[in-house]
Amino acid sequence: MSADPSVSTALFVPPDAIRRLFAQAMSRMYRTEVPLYGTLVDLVTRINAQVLADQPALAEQLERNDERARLDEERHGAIRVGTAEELATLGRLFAVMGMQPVGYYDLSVAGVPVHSTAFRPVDAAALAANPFRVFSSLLRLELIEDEQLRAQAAEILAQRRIFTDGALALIAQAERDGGLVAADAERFVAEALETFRWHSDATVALPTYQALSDAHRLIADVVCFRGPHINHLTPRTLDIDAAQEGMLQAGIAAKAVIEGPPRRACPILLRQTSFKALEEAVHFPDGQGGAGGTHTARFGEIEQRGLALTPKGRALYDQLLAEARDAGGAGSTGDYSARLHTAFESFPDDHDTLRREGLGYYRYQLTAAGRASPGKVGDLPAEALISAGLVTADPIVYEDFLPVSAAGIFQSNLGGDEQRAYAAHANRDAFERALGAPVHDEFALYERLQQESLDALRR
Ligand code: OOG
Ligand code: NI
Repeated sequence: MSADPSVSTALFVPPDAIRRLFAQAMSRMYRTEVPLYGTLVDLVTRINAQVLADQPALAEQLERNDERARLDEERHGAIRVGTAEELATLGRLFAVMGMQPVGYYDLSVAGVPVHSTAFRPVDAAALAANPFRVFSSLLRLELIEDEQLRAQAAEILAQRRIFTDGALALIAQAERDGGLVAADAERFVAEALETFRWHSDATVALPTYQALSDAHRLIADVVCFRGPHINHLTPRTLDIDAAQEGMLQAGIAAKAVIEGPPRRACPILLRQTSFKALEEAVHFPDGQGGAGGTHTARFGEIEQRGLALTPKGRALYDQLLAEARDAGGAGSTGDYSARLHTAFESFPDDHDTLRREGLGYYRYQLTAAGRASPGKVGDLPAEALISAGLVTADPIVYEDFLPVSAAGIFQSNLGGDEQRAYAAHANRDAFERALGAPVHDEFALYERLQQESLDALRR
């Protein structure tokens, strides 16, 4: 089929706008499905307003970098799918909304039998419009040891259809025509939403659910339901310590430890906390299992985002995090946060040093003085322009995820405290083959944002 000549591309809804509609629809749905999510959103809204009022310089920095407006709607979600076909179709669905796969995460090393990517917008304008991202995991069936159980899981997955016919038709239409007009975009959002809805009916009998759950609770979560229910939706706070305290005060069962780096003057990467997954009633077909079945899948999470690190900065982060974790030894919950603080004393905590040592990515912009006298900017190096007050350098925000943190979040929300070790290795090739496309290198994306800002100084 060729493009329909009666459809003018000028009438197409921009992918950024479709993504925004979708993120809003998802948020509305999750608010009704998991009311505690609404509580977290309200808490974060209050904290962010307070931080912006208390720190006018931060408010100005966010404004100057088109980050202020996006903050109120900023969310990430997470889902888990079971087959290559599901993942590939998910990629096509997200592409309609301008979301592309970024990064490869191997969670098998942490005892979770999945590997993952994040679908998200990649360029500066799209991120500013709405940075909605979805951490998307593919189950690695090959990690089920029991051959018979593995075959059974594959068979169950082969039978389900997680996308509606309407969604599939609109994806194909958008690919063929190059976009969707308003009425189709609205239908697309409604149809796409169906894939992420919670279904309390299991598709398998209780004994099968239990066998899969015994192999790993996550396997049961992926295999036994009609679709890949969204398992959390996360608002972004400007002060996660305040959010953590707010959760505890509201009597919410927050995770004990905030994942990621410690509190710092210059936030880096990503810090996250969550509340434990809800225990939900599940109905099994043919009355099998009676009323007794429950499943824990859906939870709430809050995150704080900071500076995106260069490969050099990231290596230092990984090293210090490992030091803090190893020092405790297995089973030592000891004073993890004290160890973390001590370890991170070797990570510079002022932006001039972070920038000069090449640890993070920055966005460069002319100040009012710089704009007033472009002649002075000339070919001077960026550092000289900053010293002369002609240019500002603001942190580029980290848009991605952290595998160690993600593993901690998976673990704390699967319920139970099972610890498993898989001998598997990262297998990015297999993941990209399943997806049908390569994933973007996140460092290259940050590098490009930084370079674009440097190029713009000279124009
Ligand atoms: C995804 C957990 C990872 C994060 O914020 O690191 C994640 C999942 O549980 O499916 O969302
Ligand atoms: Ni998350």
